[in-house]
Amino acid sequence: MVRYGHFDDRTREYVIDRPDTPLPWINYLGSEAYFGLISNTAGGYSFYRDARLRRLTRYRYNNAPLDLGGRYLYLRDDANGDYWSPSWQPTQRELDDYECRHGLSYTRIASARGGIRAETLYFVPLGETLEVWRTRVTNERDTTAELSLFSSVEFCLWDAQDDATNFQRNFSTGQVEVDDGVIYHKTEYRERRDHFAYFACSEPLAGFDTQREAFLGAYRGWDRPAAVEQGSATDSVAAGWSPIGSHHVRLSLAPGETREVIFVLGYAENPRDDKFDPPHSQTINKSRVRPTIARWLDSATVTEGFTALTTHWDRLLGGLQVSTPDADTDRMVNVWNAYQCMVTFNLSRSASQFESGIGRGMGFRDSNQDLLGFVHIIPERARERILDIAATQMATGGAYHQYQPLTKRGNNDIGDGFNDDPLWLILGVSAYLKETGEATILDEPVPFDNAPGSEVSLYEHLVRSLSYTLDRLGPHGLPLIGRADWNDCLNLNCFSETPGEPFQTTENVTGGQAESVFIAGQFVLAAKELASVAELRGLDEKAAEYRAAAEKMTGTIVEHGWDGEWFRRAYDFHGNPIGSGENDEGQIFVEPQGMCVLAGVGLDDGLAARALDSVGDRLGTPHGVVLQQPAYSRYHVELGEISTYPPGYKENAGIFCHTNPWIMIAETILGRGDRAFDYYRRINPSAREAISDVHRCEPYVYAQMIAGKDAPTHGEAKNSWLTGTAAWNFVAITQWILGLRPELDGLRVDPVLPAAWNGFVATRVYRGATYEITVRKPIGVSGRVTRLLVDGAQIDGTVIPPAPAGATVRVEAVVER
Ligand code: BGC
Ligand code: IFM
Repeated sequence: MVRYGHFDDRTREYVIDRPDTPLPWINYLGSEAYFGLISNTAGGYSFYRDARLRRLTRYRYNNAPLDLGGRYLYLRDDANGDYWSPSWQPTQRELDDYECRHGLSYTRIASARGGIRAETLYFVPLGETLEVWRTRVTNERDTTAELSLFSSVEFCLWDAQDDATNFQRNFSTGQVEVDDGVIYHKTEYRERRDHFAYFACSEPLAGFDTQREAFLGAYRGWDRPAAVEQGSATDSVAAGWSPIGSHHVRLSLAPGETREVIFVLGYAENPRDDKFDPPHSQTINKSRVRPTIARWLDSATVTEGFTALTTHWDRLLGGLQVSTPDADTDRMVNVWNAYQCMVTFNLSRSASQFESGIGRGMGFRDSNQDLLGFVHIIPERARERILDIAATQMATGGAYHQYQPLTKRGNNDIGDGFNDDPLWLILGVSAYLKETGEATILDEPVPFDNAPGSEVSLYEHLVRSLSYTLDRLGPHGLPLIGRADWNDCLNLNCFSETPGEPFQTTENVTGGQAESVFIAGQFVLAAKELASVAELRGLDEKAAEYRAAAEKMTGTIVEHGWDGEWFRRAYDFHGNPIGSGENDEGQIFVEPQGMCVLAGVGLDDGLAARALDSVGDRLGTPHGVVLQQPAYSRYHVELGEISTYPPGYKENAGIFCHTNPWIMIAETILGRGDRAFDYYRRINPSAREAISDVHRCEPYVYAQMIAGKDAPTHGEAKNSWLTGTAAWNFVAITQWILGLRPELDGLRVDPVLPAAWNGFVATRVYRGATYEITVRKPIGVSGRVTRLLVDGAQIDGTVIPPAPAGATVRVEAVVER
């Protein structure tokens, strides 16, 4: 049992008690426009809106030592020259004690060395485009301490990609200005002339540095800056090379005395009319930011700003709180899983320890699924997100696989042809409708491919999503897979005339005959959802048509998608089954088992139960359910990227955590609560905390992948934070295991619990009303709810019709023997 910290459930913090975690364990600052990543040793970086184009500070990915670049402070004992980093990095000098508390949008790092204690709180105040570092230094000695405190950030020249590559230009463009103790980073100001950064300090300065080499000294690293070693800054003003920001403050602390020093790092834009006024000026508009800087350098403002942030999170999370017999469930549902869903809303897949912030846009598929995890927290933002996504859809119903967050335009580089993409829009919109009941969204005019004049209703977009699949059926009547479906790496339209030759990419999009059983299942689910939405609009004939299409596809799945003991995965370019007993490797895949059962395929004829039993037998491991078995042991051109991964990693039989909740949900549909909850716990990060040395990623958030049983590192997690795993696990536990499920006509209460539980209580805000829910159940029983009392009166069924906004509704759900 190896832990590197513990959960503080009362304060909603994860407390890390040693700095040398297996990997940087990070947190996120900011939730509106200004964001930062921060590790447990203060590593990370900040950006304004776009992690690539407006990067404020530098970070060095995949470096040795790990996690270099951050919000670093140095303390120096001026009596003897001893210096250290209160966040351990980058000096790595030993600390007498250390603690990092990652909280909701803030991080606090505290430590002591030689009787000097320092505690720094990092956060981004609501409504601002800046971050605050509030440091408190305490002298715990019985003699006066003469100290130097140095701050440091390394500025990025805005475009993170260019910054890391275009040295012939960038070594000559760096510009700073130091005025009244504030360091202004204004590189490219003359070219773009519209944005700059500032770094300010609340105390009078003994000096400053803005040129990296002057601060560090030639050939020296951040672990031993010459200025810190010597105890004095050099007052360097960067011209070209590598602009940094560092303040030097001297502190004379009496025994027991604490001093507070506040640093503010911020982003500012000049308004448009400043642009050419005066023409080609090198002046930045400092007068615009001076009042903001002054306010946030004030201790009272910081205290208020931090309280406002805490209140904000109380409100966001207050909409769903549960108390169950399982502490790991409670802390994930009440705090960390919901928080991670909000982070995926803010960051999509852009910036983490595994996403460099320069690569990816917003995924059409990803964003629709992320919605499932935050629609109840911020329904208005979900609405906006849906309309943004839908506006990138094409008139064919097809979808750009990604769009750019700044322009909200479809990303041409990647294009379309992932044939599952359009169907996720139906599932995302339907989740919004079920949560909010706000059907006017369906009538919103939304363009195709953002082209003015092409607007149709959002509802029509959904209709096109469905017909996109029906217009693209393959030889077995199953949906064509295109470039890939949910599994990006299963590229079945790859083929080679000559074995061993690289695959032909033109066939990936057009003419490829490969078919997907996964999309078939997803289609059945989406067609049923669209039918219900059509009924809501009084379009009963259309609804019947969609239900008939779902039924027909169900028949096709049973006829061509069933392998005997489980659902097949696909048919390849040549019409060979994939995910079948006929294959040597890759005989069974998890995705169609989950998706088909979710869609209701095989519920009446026993196929669903057999498929799920096969999953348990063949894909289950103590660390979660692997994606497929047996792992591919060599590269197959006709399968594509999946077979490029070594066995046990990523899509080649890794535990791809995103898919596990589909199996949990499927098990609840069969009423098998023990199995559902067992799968839930296998990948619940909090439940894995005790094996942090094996798991290695943060124990407070889900990772995309845990190495599968074929990997030498079985159980090791990778790609934490930005993954659809967050949303789907949240849905599985809250809506299906705990059974608090929004539907079009109300809130369903239909828990499918483990036998060992005696029930649980929950508070759920739904369409403005608060539901105080108590579920009671005898221990040892695993049945469904038999009696549902709403404000004391028994109702038929398990759907509670929406109460008026503002009402408090008491719900008692009873499972009897
Ligand atoms: C990439 C794969 C990656 C997958 C999952 C795809 O877009 O091409 O390399 O494994 O996403 O992140
Ligand atoms: O479904 C994808 C997702 O869109 C990106 N990450 C990997 C998943 C599986 O390939």
